[in-house]
Amino acid sequence: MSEEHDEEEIILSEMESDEIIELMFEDLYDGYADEVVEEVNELLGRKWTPYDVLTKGLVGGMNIVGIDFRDGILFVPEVLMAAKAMKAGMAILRPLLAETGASKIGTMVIGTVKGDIHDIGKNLVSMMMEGAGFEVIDIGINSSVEDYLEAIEKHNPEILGMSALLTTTMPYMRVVIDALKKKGIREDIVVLVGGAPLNEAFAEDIEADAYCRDAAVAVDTAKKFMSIRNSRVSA
Ligand code: B1M
Repeated sequence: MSEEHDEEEIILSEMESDEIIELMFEDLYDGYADEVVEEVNELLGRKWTPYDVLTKGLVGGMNIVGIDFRDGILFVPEVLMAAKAMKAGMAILRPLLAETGASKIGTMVIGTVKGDIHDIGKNLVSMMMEGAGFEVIDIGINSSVEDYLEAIEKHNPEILGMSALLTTTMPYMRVVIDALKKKGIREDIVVLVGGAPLNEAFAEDIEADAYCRDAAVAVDTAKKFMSIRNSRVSA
């Protein structure tokens, strides 16, 4: 544990799980990646599921960061440090979430749209989709129409996921969907969109197949579309 904490040494194994979550929130906020990693490991050691550590711990902590960023209490460098700490924790959970033994049920290409570099939510969606048995091709951030089309051509996914966190970048999703139409492949692929500024009405307006409020909804929605698709194929 680093000396940035109180003079009193913190011994995780002697703490209640709730206190560890509180500490994880504080350490995420302060961008202490090593400490967040220790806390993630401690909770896993207590038989917490990777999903609970992710949602109750890391996502909960990041929500607090988001509120203070919005309110001008935190600034970009601090949020970057918090994001780095979040990613360090996610790196431990990723293989565990993917280890569910689920057989491959489909393929998804996902990326954050052009002009947008937010990737924590997208990475979370990728992790949860992998855990649910999807093969995920993550094309990263700042993805252009060409990037999406190239990945679709190469991997022939059933699902395309797009993420946007800025009101200025979310309209780019329509540009991608229009490009799919122009290429004559729109009907071949299910388009799921997500990101904090989006909503159902926006998804409908740009003619996406569905808006996904969070990663769990993305998984459920993708599975639902896969079963509709599979029943059509076998009919
Ligand atoms: Co930025 N940022 N940011 N930021 N940032 C927001 C989005 C903002 C809301 C903060 C605020 O002012 N309140 C605001 C946007 C305002 C707006 O457009 N309405 C904002 C701004 C303004 C900016 C900059 C312009 C700031 C600046 O430079 N002045 C700049 C833009 C850079 C750019 O992209 N060009 C910027 C930069 C950054 C950092 C680099 C510092 C950092 C990103 C680090 C990274 O991602 N590697 C950052 C962060 C961390 C945030 C906040 C604080 C947190 C976002 C996050 O990771 N949330 C955010 C505030 C907020 O959202 N409350 C903010 C946690 C994550 C788990 O949730 O991403 O919503 P989320 O993902 C969820 C769902 O939305 C959904 O599932 C996920 C998991 O449950 N989902 C999908 C997301 N994508 C999906 C795709 C799917 C399905 C579901 O496909 C199927």
